[in-house]
Amino acid sequence: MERTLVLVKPDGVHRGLVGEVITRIERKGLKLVAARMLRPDARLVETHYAEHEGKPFYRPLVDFLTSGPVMAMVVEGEGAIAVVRNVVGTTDPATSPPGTIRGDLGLQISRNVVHASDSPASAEREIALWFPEGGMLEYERADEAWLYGE
Ligand code: 3AN
Repeated sequence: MERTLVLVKPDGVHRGLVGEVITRIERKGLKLVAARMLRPDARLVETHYAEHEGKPFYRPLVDFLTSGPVMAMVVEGEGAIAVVRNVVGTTDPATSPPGTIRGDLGLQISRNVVHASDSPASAEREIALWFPEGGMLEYERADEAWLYGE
């Protein structure tokens, strides 16, 4: 089953939106298989956002992610990477569609509440980065037969 990395960024944690984000992911039918809350150091965030190095928003983005607590989670389910990206919405909350996390809960591109992996390669790299010791749990949701059919 596919896995993806979801981060609730410091704005989401400070605004008390961790539960809201998890609820939306759970209600969609996806399964939380790992979680840790941490204040990441610069090296972790710089590696995470390495593809954006050199862009004008890179340093402010790293400073922001290291400014406070982050809730890091691994989410599992059929098509989890694309499904979570749809639940999260597009990068800029100002134009992200209503019904999405960013569309419903944010205003600015630099404070967009959550991160979600954008491809299988990113998901693999990001999960290894944020969960270096692994520790993903295996269990069945009570509603799996209803979510996936036979
Ligand atoms: P996404 O998180 O939707 O995959 P990316 O990978 O393009 O978006 O950007 C990573 C993060 O960088 C975004 N979540 C956002 O916090 C920040 N970001 C992207 N573009 C801008 C921008 N033009 N100004 C400020 N911050 C930005």
